[in-house]
Amino acid sequence: MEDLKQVAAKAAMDFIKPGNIIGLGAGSTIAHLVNFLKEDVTLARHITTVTSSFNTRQLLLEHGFHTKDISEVSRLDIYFDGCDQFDHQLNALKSGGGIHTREKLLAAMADKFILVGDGGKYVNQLYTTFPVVIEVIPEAVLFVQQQLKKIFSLANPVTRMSNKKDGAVITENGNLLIDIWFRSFPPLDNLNERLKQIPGILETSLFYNMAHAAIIAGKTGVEIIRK
Ligand code: ABF
Repeated sequence: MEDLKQVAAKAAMDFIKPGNIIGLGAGSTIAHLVNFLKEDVTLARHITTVTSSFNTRQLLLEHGFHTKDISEVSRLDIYFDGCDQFDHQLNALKSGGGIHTREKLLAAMADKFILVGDGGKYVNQLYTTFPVVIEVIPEAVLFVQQQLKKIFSLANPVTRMSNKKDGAVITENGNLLIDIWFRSFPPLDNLNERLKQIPGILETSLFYNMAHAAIIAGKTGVEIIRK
């Protein structure tokens, strides 16, 4: 899959023009894109980058890219990001990283939000091998779990624990993450709204109807899907 991620990342290069403000997400596909960008020295010198990810930011700084903090921008030309899974309508789950609040902010700022990934992530419809993750303020965790069980009777909400230390994962915003394991997904079209009506929930990892395009690398080549 790593090779396919690299192929998809290379194809993403065609979308980037000098003068662009480019948002970059997290993960291995985006790391490949940064590596391709740094090889195109002229282009790299003439773009501004913004990222939702600590690791991507380290990579960008290491290679001398002009980088802005998210708080300094309100619009991007393009936001590229990977995901765990996306469907034929380009709805995506971005649950693994636990940084979906910042990722969604950048996706919303972008004139074009482009998913980049290998064909293994492209599915007919999203399925529940991944949870929907919510970022929750620490004070609200018990309340939110109780509400989730009440509203979605078949959902199993689990606070994400760290495997590196004895405790829960704390987000860069100082909050906690709850992985909501659904037996089957409730209708996706209003799932974000239903979740965000519960006080204490900041953002969800379901990117519903947000992506404008996807670059998918499969065994037979690269496919660009536009909405
Ligand atoms: C999700 O998958 C996101 O948080 C992250 O943006 C993406 C990374 O996928 P990959 O490493 O496969 O490119 O967890």
